[in-house]
Amino acid sequence: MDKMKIQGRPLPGMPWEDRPAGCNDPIWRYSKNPVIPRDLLPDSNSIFNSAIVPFRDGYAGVFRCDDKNRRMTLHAGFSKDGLKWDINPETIRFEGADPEIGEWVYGYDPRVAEIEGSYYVTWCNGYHGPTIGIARTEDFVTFHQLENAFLPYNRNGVLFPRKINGKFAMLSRPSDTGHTAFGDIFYSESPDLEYWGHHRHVMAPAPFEVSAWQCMKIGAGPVPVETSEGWLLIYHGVLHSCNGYVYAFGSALLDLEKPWKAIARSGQYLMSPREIYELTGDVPNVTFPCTSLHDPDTGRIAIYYGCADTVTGLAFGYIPDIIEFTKRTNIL
Ligand code: BMA
Repeated sequence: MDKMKIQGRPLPGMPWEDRPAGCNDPIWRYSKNPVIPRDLLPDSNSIFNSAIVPFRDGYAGVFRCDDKNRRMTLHAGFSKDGLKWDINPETIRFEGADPEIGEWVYGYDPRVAEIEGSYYVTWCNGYHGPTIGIARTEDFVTFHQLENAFLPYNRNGVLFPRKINGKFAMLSRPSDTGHTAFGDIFYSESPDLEYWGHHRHVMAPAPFEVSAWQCMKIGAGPVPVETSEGWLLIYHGVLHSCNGYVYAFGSALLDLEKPWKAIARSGQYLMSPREIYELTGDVPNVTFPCTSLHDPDTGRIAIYYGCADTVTGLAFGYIPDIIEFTKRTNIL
């Protein structure tokens, strides 16, 4: 078989630890998790569900920081190594939006995609309920806000890292105003990042009897990774247990040119809450991935995920192993 091709720029200096001896899981946790503590900022209650990209000679990110008023805010940050972060204590002030949508209500669960040399932030933006906000930045200092992508209610808006068939492309998850008890992943296209259409269904929650960790709702996680096998999508899934919601995550392969067609989908989770910082916190039993870094040459991938809505964790793996796992445990 030909060697799998993985798109992206070489990233030899990405944060990395080898698979621990005796570990047979497709991904493994950073030995010093959590990588970002809840109190990195003087006023932060928690820092989690955040987005990171390679930037200049290091990394930049947009962080979900809930403050001690328990307001959900977004902050920019920089790091040399992806492990030690300098997060701006001031919230991001988005510029240039129509005041009707530019007035800040709340923002959470950001993702950042680099497309054609610019960085695009998508987040869950308050506008008569949650919807998908979009902003562009070149430097993580000035952020230009665009129109919201969709009508409320919607969450987990994740852009693809390139145009598909000449259009910007986004996954999202129509929701409700609260702790939504349902949710499928959809695909939408736009010529200009303002007008979205060509909506297509991608995946529904799995039947309980087949894969219970993803039986209540699902949502896209990090920006998908392009490989010769298809788009590798890491996504979260929710189980409604007798003790509340449990957030785990798994993987799927989507068709390269028709990403609404899933090729394979993991029946097993890649990760489910197990460590103490995932099991306890402001919201127990949550592992919620929003970003990944990868090095195409080695196939290494580093996944950042929110832990118990309190701190940020990091996990490592190899893209070819995750793809093999996705096919081996496929439920489609
Ligand atoms: C979801 C989102 C996430 C959060 C999760 C668990 O609905 O609000 O930000 O991590 O619930 O509380």
